[in-house]
Amino acid sequence: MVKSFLSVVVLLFFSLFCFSEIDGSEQREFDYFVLALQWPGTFCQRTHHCCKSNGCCRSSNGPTEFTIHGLWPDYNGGTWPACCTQSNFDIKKVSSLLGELQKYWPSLSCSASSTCHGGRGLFWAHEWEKHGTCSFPVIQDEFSYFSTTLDLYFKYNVTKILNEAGFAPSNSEKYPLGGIVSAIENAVGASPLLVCSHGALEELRLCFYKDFKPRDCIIGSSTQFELLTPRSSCPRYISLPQYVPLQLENGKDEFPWLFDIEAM
Ligand code: U2P
Repeated sequence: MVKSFLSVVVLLFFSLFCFSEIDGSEQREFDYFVLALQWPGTFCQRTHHCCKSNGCCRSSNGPTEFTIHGLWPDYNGGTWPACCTQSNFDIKKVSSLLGELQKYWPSLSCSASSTCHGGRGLFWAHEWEKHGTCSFPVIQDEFSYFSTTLDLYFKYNVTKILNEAGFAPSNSEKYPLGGIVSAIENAVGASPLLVCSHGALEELRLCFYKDFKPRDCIIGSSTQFELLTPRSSCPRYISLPQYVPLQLENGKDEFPWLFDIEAM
């Protein structure tokens, strides 16, 4: 009994360690895309110090809508390729998108993100190097990765969908998970995946076939997926906290040059 329990635990750790992210050169082509959206009302509650590069710290200009986390090429079954090529993020390649990226794809933290080849950099660098480089052959370059993601984000306006279905951000209400899922299913035509933290919606993910037609995020048996993403289970009633404006203190800015980008 104890022995078989131990084998299950060992197997679980082994699969979490080995199969959730597949690093290295021999990565097969992905199966579908995930558009991961963050709910700032939940994320920004964790902000304990501010800096200019943190979207949570924009005070009255802070994010009151879902913001983009990333567009992730995934495999059916809950695993995904990562860091597929040596293509480093080059901000100049997305200079025409910077206004939209800053507004709709901000980092919601002050720490620099890890990049694929041992460095640290912008949130956008992390997403491009880890996920964007694995989107081949559907997406073939950095500009297309960011512009395609923005297009999808605008096309499926999840904040508007939820507002119109009566799910307005609130610090007192709790909403039925099933109601939120149905509102998205009705508007998008496929079921989303929700991730919660302490009963609050943290992330909402939409899934797409490689031709960008919506598909259900979990198809068929979800057992492995649920094992690999245990936090994806939200309670039956969840909250959608309001974004509380945070002030930028006199703290240091992690990316001082980021806000001088217009000068480029
Ligand atoms: O869920 C924790 C982190 O795992 C990565 N992830 C998760 C699900 C999925 O389908 N694909 C995927 O890549 C994300 O890693 P990140 O981009 O943040 O480094 C997610 O945050």
